[in-house]
Amino acid sequence: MSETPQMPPQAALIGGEWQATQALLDMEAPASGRVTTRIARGQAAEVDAAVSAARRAFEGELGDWSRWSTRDRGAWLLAMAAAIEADHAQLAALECLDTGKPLTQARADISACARYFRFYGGGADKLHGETIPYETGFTVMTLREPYGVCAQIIPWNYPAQIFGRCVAAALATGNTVVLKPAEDACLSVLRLAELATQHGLPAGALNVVPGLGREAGAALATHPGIDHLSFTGSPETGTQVAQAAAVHHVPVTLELGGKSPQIVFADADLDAAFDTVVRGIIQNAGQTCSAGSRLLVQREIAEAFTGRLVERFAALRCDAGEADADCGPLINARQKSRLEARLAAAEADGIRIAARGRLAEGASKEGHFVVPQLLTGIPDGHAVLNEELFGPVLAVQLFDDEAEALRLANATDFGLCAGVWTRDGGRQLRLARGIRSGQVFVNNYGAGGGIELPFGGVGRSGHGREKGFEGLRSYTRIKTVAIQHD
Ligand code: TXE
Repeated sequence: MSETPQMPPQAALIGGEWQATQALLDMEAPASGRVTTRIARGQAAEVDAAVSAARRAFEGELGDWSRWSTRDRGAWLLAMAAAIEADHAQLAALECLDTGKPLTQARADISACARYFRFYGGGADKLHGETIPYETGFTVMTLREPYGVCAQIIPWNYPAQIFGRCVAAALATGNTVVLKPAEDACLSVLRLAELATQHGLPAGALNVVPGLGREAGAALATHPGIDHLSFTGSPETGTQVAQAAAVHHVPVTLELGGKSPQIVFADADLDAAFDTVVRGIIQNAGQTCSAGSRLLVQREIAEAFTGRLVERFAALRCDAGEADADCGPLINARQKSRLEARLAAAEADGIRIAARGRLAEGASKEGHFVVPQLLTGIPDGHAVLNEELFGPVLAVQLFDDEAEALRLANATDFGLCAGVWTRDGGRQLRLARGIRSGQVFVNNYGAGGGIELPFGGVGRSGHGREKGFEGLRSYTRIKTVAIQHD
């Protein structure tokens, strides 16, 4: 690896201080199964202290974040972007070690994190309300106000990127934050929080409590002192946290993954489609909410297109992140056995594994590797078409015409992203409108990308939007002020 990562503190960040917790959690490197370091194991007491610090910071009793102008908040976010860029090599090394993802992807993730701070830094003083024509003698305006204390529970697949997406947008709009990173990968998040405090973020504006989902995560979601909850993770945990938040009438944004289709028509630029379809599923070993995990290919080109995929998949190589191969390991043993069980069940149902990638010779046998796989011969309605496998596994289906493509694309409970590959302009528009999902990419596919683009799901993929300007809006609420003056 190019840099030896410097480990962040084994503590929780509460009210501007790094506080030791009673217990620690082992952090395991997914590529070797070895414990690399330990992190704080926050409990309800730490969460309570963090929410209280965030509340005091929001009310102006701790630090001076609540008194900063929008312009000053924006300037701080821009300075944070520069700090992330200056620490880029260290952060990328941590992300690569901790998540197991190839170093090139880890570097891209850190750059994306810095871009979130730059984008929302630029946006901080550009979000405003409206004036509304009303009765004679009235002036009516809307004010965009921060919610207050924003709770953020984030996953392990893109810790640095999701930190940027959630924290930068919440701080830009004047909220304060309590963040619970994932127990499986959070070293970059802790380092980012350290950078924020070192670069002058007032005490209490950002609090970070690492720990287990069922302990620190549950304590945060059920806490009566939070004003907004943003959750990224599984649909099952999303339901739990949304139910907990509902008890206190706390608004929730849920980003719960997907089963996104890539639809390739015979008239498409097939070379462009091919490379993007492969990248869209092997990126981060398929552990991407917006992974293009279903390929719908028009029957007349299916044999040639799938034949190319078989060759490419057989050549894909898995190795530790620092080897920078096509794929890294899965995050942990549980995710590996979950995926292997689903693949075994699919094979038992007669689904064909048409190609398998390979493990690099030097890869550790203790690493949580699952090689890329291509599934064909899948009966309509089979579970592998409607379950987020969260691995480098592409499920191929064939269609005859546009109507069938649309039916298959929408035959899932999820609805996060879709890719449409065709040169026919009318078809591009019909499918863009007809597909039930939060994003549709035509002749391109942005798995995990596009910080400027509003992002979020329908159905089982969740609700609410993050990223882009929509993400800023979602961290504010509207107050209507109606003034009668004559
Ligand atoms: O998710 P969890 P897991 C999907 C993907 C994956 C599956 C399981 O399909 O295979 O989820 O992954 C915290 N109260 N995604 O088990 O449990 C937890 O500590 C409050 C898609 O890792 O949802 C972590 O910080 N919080 C996804 C976060 O929730 C709790 C990314 C996510 O963990 C909690 C990750 C509780 N009771 C998984 N239990 C995406 N949308 O990108 C856990 N957590």
